[in-house]
Amino acid sequence: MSERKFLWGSATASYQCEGAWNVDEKAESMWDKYLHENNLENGDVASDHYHHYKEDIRLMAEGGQNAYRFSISWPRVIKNKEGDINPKGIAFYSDLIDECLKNGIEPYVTCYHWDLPQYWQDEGGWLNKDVAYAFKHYCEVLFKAFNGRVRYWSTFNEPKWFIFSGYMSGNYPPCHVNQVQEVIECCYHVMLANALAIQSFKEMKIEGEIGMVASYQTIYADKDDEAYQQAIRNADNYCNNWQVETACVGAFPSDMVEKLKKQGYDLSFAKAEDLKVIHDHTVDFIGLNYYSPQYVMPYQGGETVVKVNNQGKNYKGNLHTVVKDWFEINDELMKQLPHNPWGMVIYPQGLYDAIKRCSKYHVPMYITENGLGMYEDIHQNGIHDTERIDYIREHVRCLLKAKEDGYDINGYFVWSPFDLYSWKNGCEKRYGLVAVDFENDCKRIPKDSYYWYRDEIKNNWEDLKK
Ligand code: BGP
Repeated sequence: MSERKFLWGSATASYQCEGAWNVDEKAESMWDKYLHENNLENGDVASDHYHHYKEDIRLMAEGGQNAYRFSISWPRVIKNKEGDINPKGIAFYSDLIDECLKNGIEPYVTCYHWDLPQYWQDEGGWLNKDVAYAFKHYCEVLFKAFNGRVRYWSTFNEPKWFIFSGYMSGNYPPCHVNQVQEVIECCYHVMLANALAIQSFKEMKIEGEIGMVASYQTIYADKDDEAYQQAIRNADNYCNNWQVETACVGAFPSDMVEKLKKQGYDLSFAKAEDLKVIHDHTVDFIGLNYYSPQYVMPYQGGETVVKVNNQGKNYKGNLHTVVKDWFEINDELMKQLPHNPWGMVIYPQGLYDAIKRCSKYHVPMYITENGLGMYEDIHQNGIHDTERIDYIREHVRCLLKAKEDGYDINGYFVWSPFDLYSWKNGCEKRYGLVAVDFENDCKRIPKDSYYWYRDEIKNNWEDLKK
């Protein structure tokens, strides 16, 4: 097991917090275009982190945190398809990284958290293999610019969600619905891009380590017969394994590939030379974003339906998933479990089980996101977000138990250090330890959870050093 510094931090994504969407020669992202064109709540200003980052990092440091997970905006750094660099974009992230280091905070950098440049979306986005090579070039620019100052790099954040939401449920750009063949091709290109970036990282002899961050939905069922076992396996392949296993082991799960072939999907785009790149360039660590488990059951019939909670402001959560011939979500069971107002089930033990199940890959693990979205009135005297404190406390307890039991878990990041824009749900779905008063110059106001997290870190710190 690795001997490494335990990271206590919090996480954001460029589009969700930076604002400054058209400042300093930033190019348009697919999210800028999509939300503007459809007149939906957008991240034009968001938390205005672009102008508040010094204050935000100071608050993290004063809040006892020693790591900040953030993403770099590709369209801020690379101007066009030709790959020309925007020096102002590089300068912004360079300053941000220096500010972290000055405050004793490890920058934990994600290269891609969903804001694809629109100039690449115009060329087909992740359906186009050229985008994988463009991603490699973009990562090389970052590696070169920040080598020696950033020790922790992740290629992607949650391939599952940006692909499945873009090509299955259709609630994220480019909004295609139930296009399974497209989903498969995007997954392949993204995992190839992941491996290509890792290859460059190693060839360039960049200091530090490189991993990938996956969403992890711990899969359970309330029965154990053969049909249920198969449904669990199918759901695990669908939700988790194609990201985590492929990144760690270097091959897509073989039973999943067989099943897709049997179902008649065209996999002829998969080339031996790409599969070799994927095989030869696996991650140094894996990040797991854990929010919620999934209770599943065998497929009962009917067409594929995927409904998720991010359907825009005022959507109150009407989740439903049937994947034809694979599995179904057990809605009845899910409804009985504690959940947030968006229908997301709360189950801390799922975090422990996520760590336990992923330990089979023998790479260091981090919980790179975990947190609670709430509607909150921030205009009161003191923001008493007790539910968030309870949520984080219980999840941290499970994480510490996993550490105690010998699993190679090395850090925990709350989503998020301050309130930000939630994809499609807008800014009213708050996750922050610190409130952002979006109507009042994005003023920062620490919530009770901010102080609680500071104390929690302090209390656990000594124990972890043992
Ligand atoms: C993860 C994403 C984040 C963030 C978080 C909360 O899936 O990596 O970007 O959005 O979930 O989700 P939401 O904003 O949908 O409530």
